[in-house]
Amino acid sequence: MYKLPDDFYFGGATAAYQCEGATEEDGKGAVIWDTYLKKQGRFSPDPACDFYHKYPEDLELCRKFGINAIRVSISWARIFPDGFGRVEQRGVDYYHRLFAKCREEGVEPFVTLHHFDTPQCMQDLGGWLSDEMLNHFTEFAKFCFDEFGSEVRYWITINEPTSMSSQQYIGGTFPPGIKYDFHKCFQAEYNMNLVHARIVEMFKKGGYEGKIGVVHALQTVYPVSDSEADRHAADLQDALDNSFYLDGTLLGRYTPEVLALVREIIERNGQEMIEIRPEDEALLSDAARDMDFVGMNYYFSKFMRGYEGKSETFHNGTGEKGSSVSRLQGVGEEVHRKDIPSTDWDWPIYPKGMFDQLSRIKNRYGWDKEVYITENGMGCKDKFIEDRQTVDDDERIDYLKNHMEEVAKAIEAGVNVRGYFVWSLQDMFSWTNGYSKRYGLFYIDFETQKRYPKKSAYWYKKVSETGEV
Ligand code: BGP
Repeated sequence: MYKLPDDFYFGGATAAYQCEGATEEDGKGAVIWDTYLKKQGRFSPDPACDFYHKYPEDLELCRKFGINAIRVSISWARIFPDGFGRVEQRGVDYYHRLFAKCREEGVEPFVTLHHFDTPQCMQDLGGWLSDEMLNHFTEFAKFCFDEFGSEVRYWITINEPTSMSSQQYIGGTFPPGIKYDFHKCFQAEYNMNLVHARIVEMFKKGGYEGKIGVVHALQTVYPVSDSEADRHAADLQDALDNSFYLDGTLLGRYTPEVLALVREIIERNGQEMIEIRPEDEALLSDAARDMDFVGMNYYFSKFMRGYEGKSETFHNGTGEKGSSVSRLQGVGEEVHRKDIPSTDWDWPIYPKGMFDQLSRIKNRYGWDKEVYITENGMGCKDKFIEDRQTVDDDERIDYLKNHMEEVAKAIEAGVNVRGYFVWSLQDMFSWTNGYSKRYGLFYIDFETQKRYPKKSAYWYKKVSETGEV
């Protein structure tokens, strides 16, 4: 049994586009997913779990179940339907109401400025590859600090830059759906690191109160054997998933080792290395110094084998276990290790990876400032039990417990972890998997929009009340 600190945040995480619904309500502008999902025709983002209208009920549930923090994101397109300029007051009012309700229920909001939902008009400019979009995103951030600064104490600039750009430009499973363009992927990450730094500095120089950080998807990468080829594949995958991004945000400079790996990946794909501008370094390093916390999303680890062939990927977006494939030219092949359990979506369940990554943040990057686990959870095909009106999600409880234990061990080892957010607070949709991949502590009947606490919600309540895991 482990004991978490008394002032620990036991949170639940959400993201605007996955839970709000109401995508065409109150003057909201279109985002990249509106068009993409419509074209795909698999599922609709409306009404999701109707958080736009149901947030009071969800926040009351938080209080009842000992959830004292919530991750929410502000939808850029709800406030600036054209990406910039004209402000949609109804969108602004909604977030004021949301934050007021958070306070009323004693739930601390951790607020993300970008959680995958780029306005379509900004993507039309080039998305994260466009300087113009970077400028408009900075303006949007400033607007939020000015408008909501007295209501929000924890700000997150961008959710998971790396997973976003790799799914946009390598896997092709996020709009604009481009495959194997490593140049664009790293360029988008470089730009996101830069705009993140710009916003951190604006926040600090503007004298706003509160704390600011960034959220990384950190998947710990291990070689499947000790061979040189496998170890090198793990290093390359780590540069793609973690180290380029960690260098840019936590260290505040790109190390020659990591840049060499990035160059190798890009050039082995016959593409042009991105431009690393020396004049950006001062800004990155100031922001790394000034940033208050880092958020880590952790779901799985990767096990790599050397691979010399062409890129081949298959995304398991249906829960058909064993169907996913990821072999990347110039990087390596992800191996499904038989001795490691995995979810129906082929995500290896490896709690120790959480501890290893937390230790790395501290030891390799010297990060002693606050750390939050901003997402961790298990996607399951939950079965609703009619007569008891709940879900017996023991598998999820095991998953959460095993990972929270690793968090407690990391705290014992000196990592400054201050809170943990279950992904997700309630069921919502998953970007590339739809509504059958459920993560919530609260089951949603998407037809009636009724909420039902799962067994995991009762378990989490006890953890929050006792601090024991
Ligand atoms: C993270 C995202 C979340 C969420 C989660 C689960 O990468 O920040 O928005 O979706 O992963 O992923 P998925 O929905 O693909 O199962």
